Amino acid sequence: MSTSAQPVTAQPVTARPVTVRPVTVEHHREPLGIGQESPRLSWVVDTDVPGWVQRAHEIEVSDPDHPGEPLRTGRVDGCEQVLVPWPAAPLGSRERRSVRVRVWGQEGGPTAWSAPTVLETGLLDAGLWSSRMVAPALPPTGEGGEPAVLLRGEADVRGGVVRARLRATAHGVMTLHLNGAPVGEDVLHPGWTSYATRLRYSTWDVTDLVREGRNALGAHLADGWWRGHLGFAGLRDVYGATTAALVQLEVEHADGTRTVVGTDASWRSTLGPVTRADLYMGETFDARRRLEGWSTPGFDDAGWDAVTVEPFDTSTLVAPDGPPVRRQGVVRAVAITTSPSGRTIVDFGQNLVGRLRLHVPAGEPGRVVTLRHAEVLEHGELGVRPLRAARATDEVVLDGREFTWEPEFTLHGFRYAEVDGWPGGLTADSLEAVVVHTDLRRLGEFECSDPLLTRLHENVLWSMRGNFVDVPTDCPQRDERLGWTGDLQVFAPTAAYLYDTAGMLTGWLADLAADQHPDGNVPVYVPWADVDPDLPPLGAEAGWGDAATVVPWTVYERSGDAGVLRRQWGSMTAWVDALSSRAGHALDFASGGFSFGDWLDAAAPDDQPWAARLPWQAVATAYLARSAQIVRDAAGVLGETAAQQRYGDLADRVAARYRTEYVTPSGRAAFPSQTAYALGLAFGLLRPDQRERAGELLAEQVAADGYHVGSGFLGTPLVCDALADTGNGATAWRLLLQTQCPSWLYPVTMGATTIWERWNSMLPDGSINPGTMTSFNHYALGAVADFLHRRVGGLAPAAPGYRRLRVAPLPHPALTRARTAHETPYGRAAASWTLDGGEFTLEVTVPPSTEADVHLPDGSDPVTVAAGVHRFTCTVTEGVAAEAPAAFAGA
Ligand code: RAM
Repeated sequence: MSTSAQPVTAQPVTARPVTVRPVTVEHHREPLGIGQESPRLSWVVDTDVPGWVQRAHEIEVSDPDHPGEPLRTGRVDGCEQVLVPWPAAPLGSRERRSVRVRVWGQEGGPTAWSAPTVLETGLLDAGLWSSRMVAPALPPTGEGGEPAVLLRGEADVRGGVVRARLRATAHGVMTLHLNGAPVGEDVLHPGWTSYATRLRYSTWDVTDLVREGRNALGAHLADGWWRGHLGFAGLRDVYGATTAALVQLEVEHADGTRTVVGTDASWRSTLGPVTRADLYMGETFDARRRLEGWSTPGFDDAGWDAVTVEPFDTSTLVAPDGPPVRRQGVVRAVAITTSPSGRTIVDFGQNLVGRLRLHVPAGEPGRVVTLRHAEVLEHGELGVRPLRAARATDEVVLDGREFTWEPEFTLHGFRYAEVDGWPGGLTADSLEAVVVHTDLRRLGEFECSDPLLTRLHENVLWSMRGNFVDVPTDCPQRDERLGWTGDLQVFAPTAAYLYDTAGMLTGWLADLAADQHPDGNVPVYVPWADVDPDLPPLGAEAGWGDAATVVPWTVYERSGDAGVLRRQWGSMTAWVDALSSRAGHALDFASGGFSFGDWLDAAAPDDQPWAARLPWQAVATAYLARSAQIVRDAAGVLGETAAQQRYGDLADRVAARYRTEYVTPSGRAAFPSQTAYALGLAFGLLRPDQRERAGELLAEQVAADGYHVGSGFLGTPLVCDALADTGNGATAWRLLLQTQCPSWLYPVTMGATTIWERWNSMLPDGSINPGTMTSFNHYALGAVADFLHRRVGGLAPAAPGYRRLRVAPLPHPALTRARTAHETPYGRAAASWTLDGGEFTLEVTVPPSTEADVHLPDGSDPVTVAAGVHRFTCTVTEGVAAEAPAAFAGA
């Protein structure tokens, strides 16, 4: 075994100037209509100078509308460049600022100023909403869903328009029009939040659409989450029995005055061409009912109904924290076949979330084209049983003309679509699948020489896409699609690596806190809605409610945002207090009751997903310790010293209780199972002298399980780390590369293109699991991708926001190479390695202003390197992967 003494660091051929990317504002992609009066600023420095570190910065804030002396901070010494406090006076509503920055490195003068970023606040004062929430006169309930309605109003706008903003929200989901043109590209606006206390509004720049004189505003409004089917008990009208819209157009004039118009009692509504629209059930578009020009000025709406002005509290309105849901691209059909029963089935080759876009030829008026959707085929036909009550059926009624159509207010989870009634021959050019999800910025990549492992990662990516649709959901296809907290709790680190989730999850965490019970209990899904009167009241649910601590901590760890800990502080502590109160005086959950536990353990009977190998009380004790540790550490970050002491003591007492109840003195688990060992090891609940033995016993347990997965939602993400951290990496690899069920790769061998809810959602004979809860797009079991990123690729945060990196790849002879990259808050980091016989080569890219601790797999001492590209080599002998050093303990 040998290692190169020092890495070889690449030297730039020609020194390019150091430049600063445009400043970003909080976690916004587009800082228009933001809700922060003192938004924090971040920037990334681009340079290939090895070892470059920011030594100082200067921020300039100016008012783009009143050029004058800008505010300049002057040179501020320090390396801060992530979420730097707003340096100017707090902003009021509708204020605009232009911001730029320049920085200093170790030597020389400042860089050039970054290109300016213009930010603009929304309505920070609820009293500035003068428009009213208006409800349409709803037509009678249709079968399987409600019709969408058109609302319109007109207003005069004086000349001298400088800029115009449209702000809107709805009880329901909507698209907006101004003077005949669509406004923005948002899908399912305003999304789903804890509506009673937090209704999101958005702001669009409509300067180019507004005109002097008469203007027409239009809203196309459907039920969405507010009034449509929601949950698994067939309920609708969960939030309200009527939809409504709030639209406000604000026009600024050159003379400094402002025209504000919008929804009021003068608006009118009617049933439009969308005669049925429901998230689960699908949508019907009757082309014959199209109303050309309905959102242009002067349209004759005399036959339309008057709207009703609804009482509405504008103080519940909030600006977005993250990006909206938008179309993300299209997937083309890969095959069109005829099923055994004679139906036309289109295969898109990828299980995805979105809807079909049709290029409909001229067919006879009144002809109905019907589209049914499914994730899998069973016996050659659409496998719709897993969708339960979600009909997932769209219909288009033709009007004799040729047109392109896509539903507006529904989403389906599907790989296959059955098309019935198509006029003429259906070809791959007749339709495409439009992928829809929250418009998150992509951050992470992973790829390796094993095609199955690479496909597994691709499947995780697709399951994330399909379930990050405004709310992080468990599944996107059946009558459920809820923001199950446990699913996100385990998946959040993976999500944060793949996409920039900080903004979206900041909003979701505000919903979590808003829906938290006064006693601190966290609902099992967020936003909470009472979708099933028969659901037994659940107590503090370990592993689910822990999203209250784990998710903010993950956002902090991955994005460097300590503000989220401050905002969630009350929620985090209240949750730990609630769980410890359920645990009781002895901290052992002795009063019993029900808990999800290690949900969907591979050994649990199909109809008893809670019946895991490890009793739920053990899982709950471990999670209580973990959450208390997180609150202790968060208290340290926030300077809450008394709380740091209190929750630290609690964490220690709970860990001691776990050892007493569930671990023998030598480290053996009382209920031997992969999850029992993994929880003890990964959450740091064992004494140092027990760890090594527990690691060995975990490896034995995995071997006894035939190198199959033997855990559920909560244990699964921890097992490989627990093995790798105790020198049993070779066992982690055997588990990871297993292809027999249950394993991560079994679904891949079955042709899966997303992560399944159950290890055996599809049985080896191609039939669908008989359980009533069988999704083919559930990210929870895909949480292992975080291990692929941190330990296979080898890139992990060693300090919040990746200010310090830990590079510790765990190679295996079955792979000749692996590569991972992540756009950190400081710039791009990457690790890629090759293994050729025993020759291991690693290339590491370290972003400016950061450092990396590199642990080579030969067990040599770690090497710390600064910004730049570094190459390492060493020799590894077969099986040496098993001896790799301990992983980042805080991940
Ligand atoms: C089901 C889903 C979901 C899980 C809950 C407990 O509805 O499997 O993912 O979180 O149960």
